[in-house]
This record gives sequence, C-alpha cells and structure tokens, in this order.
Amino acid sequence: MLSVERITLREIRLPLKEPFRISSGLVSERRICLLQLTSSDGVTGWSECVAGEQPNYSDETIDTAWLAIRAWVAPRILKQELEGPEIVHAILERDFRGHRMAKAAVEMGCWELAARVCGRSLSSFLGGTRERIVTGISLGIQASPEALVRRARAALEQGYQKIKLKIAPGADVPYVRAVREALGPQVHLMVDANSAYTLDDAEHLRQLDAFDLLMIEQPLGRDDLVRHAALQRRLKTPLCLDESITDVERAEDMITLQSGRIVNIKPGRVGGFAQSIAIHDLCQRHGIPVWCGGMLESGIGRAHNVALASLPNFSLPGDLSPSARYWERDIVTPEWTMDSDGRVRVPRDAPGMGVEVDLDRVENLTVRREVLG
Ligand code: OSB
Ligand code: MG
Repeated sequence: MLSVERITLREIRLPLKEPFRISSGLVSERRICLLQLTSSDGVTGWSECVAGEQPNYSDETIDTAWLAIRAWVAPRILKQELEGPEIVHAILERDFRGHRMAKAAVEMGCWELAARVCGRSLSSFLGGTRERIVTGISLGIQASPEALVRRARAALEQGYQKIKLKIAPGADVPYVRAVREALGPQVHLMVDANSAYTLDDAEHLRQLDAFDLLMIEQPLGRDDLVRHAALQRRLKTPLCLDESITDVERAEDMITLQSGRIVNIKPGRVGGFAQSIAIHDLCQRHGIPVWCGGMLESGIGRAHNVALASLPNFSLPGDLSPSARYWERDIVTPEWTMDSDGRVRVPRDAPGMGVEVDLDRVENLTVRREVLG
C-alpha cells in the first residue's frame, strides 16, 4: 500500500552551460518543475516534470503542467490508499485527456516513493537488469558545419558511444556530411529533426541515406504516423519516432503502419513509467529496439531515465549525458558521471533513484513553491 500525504511543487532555474538549439527553438536556462512526494509514513520521493518553458516540443509547458498537477493530477492521488504505483496511470487516464508530462511527473514520483518505501532500487523495481547504460550525446544545431565537427570530435574523445546531431532545413546535409567525413565510418551517428520537415522534403532527406546513419529521428509532424510510413518506404535509413509516440497504442500503430523501426522512449512524454514499460515490452515482442531519450533533465529526471534505461530492450545508447554536460553543478549527489567507455552506472544498491537531492541547493534555486495536500 502506498499513500501520498503531500506533494511539494518547486520551480527552479538552472542555466545550461551552453544554449541548446533544436529546429523549433533555443533554450539557455531551464525552468524545471520538481516534485517532492511525502508518504503518510514520512518517506520522501522525488520526480521532475520534463515540460519545457515554451510549447515548441509538445503542447505542454512548465506552466500548464503546474496548473494541471495542482488542479487535476494531484487531487486524484493525494491521501488515497494506492495498491501500488502500477495503478496510478489508469487513475490519471480516466476521463482526463492529455497533460501527459504533468501526469508522468506524479506517476514517476509514486514509483520512486514506492521503491524507497520497499527499500529497493528504482531500477530493479521497474524490472531493470543492466548495471551500466551506454550513452550518447545530443548536439544542438551549431552556427556552421565546422563548429559542429568540433563538438562532435570532443564528444567522441570523451567516450560517447553515439552522436546525435540536431538538424533543420538549412542545417542538415552539409553538416552531417562534414561530421561523417571528420569522424570516419565507424562512429554511431544519427540525426533528430524535431518535426522540421514535410513529406515534400522526401527527396531532400534521401540524401541522408549516404551517411550510414543509425536512424533519423522524428523528421515529420509531431503527431504523424501515416506520412512517416510513406517516408520510411522511400528511405534506407531507419526512422525513429519520438514526439509521435505518446502511448502504447501509438507504438502499436507505428508497428502496424511501418512508420518507423526504432522508438525513443521518454517517460515524461508517454505519461510515466507504466506506459514506458508497456511500450518497451511491445517493442521487444516485435523486435523493435528502443532507447531512452532526454529532455535536458536535472539529476533527478536523469535518475529516473537511467533506471528505465536499465530494462533489457533498451539496446541502443540513450541521450543520458553526465551532469557536467549540462550544468556547472547538478542538484544531486553524487552527480551523474560517465566512464571513458561512455557508460553511466545504474545505482542498484541504494533504495529509490539512487542519488540524494541537495535540498539546500534546491531551496536556493527555487523561485516558486506550492504545497499540495
Ligand atoms: O527531441 O530528443 C529531443 C531536448 C529537448 C527537447 C527535445 C529533445 C531534446 C534532446 C536532448 O535531444 C537530449 C538530452 O537531454 O541530452
Ligand atoms: Mg527527439
């Protein structure tokens, strides 16, 4: 039994070491919503809402998520006798459309809290088996191909096992060519367009087939499956869907329609861990590899992603860079680090997410706070 007595919402501001540009926008400082859940026995669990400041990746933002959590999500969960975190998703879906990132923040917090109450690691609680996660880096759009090559070379030297290049019309083929030529044929390279293209660009995108990419992530509309299927038929390179996979049914549709061959699972995007596991299991049954995406999370969201990525079918490197790639200083101890082979260790000995929140630092960074319950 799990009973959540109180949820403390906080907004912190955390400047990125360097601005991150994707096809639909730029972020220099994260506004991050953190949740601290307290059980009726006084145990504390943490989670992070991945909604951004602007609605340029999904339709949610930190401000809509804050409202949704306060008005509709938290009231369904607070002070209830919950059999376990696996039932939270169904409770949040009943007659309640959308707001997946807001729901995910509470749902994932319930899993973390329950894992701590049971004295088990979040990884093992979710069914994870891996001890280390192979890691890739996601490089934002740069001012020139040369600048991108410099970033990619540095990433390779640090040990990253996969390099993802953000692309957009005007910053694609010559950029990818320059990186492939500079790094050589062995390096695992991929691109992510964040929905910057249309099916009319199919011939243009076909040029990417020349660069032996692991995959092309989400080239077309953020909720599209049919056009991605048409595009996949014209490309040799596998498509990977991110934005389009909002739940397990969309993953089923992707498989049926052959809209892509790989899935990027972000637990925040699909409403939490239960849906993430359902998508993971579905993909495993169909021989579709999955990997864990990132949303420039702090050390708390990263801990949740690392735990999820320890499940067996997360067979491709995740966007799970160490803390120092994003922040001067993270909000957890120990900070997330990566070994020289590009692997992040899964904390499987400690209860819960396996890192401690630096509460003094969080308080210092807090610009808004609200206690629910
Ligand atoms: O599409 O994967 C994406 C960041 C913000 C919004 C969308 C995406 C991303 C990333 C960042 O690629 C990956 C990371 O957290 O390192
Ligand atoms: Mg993406």
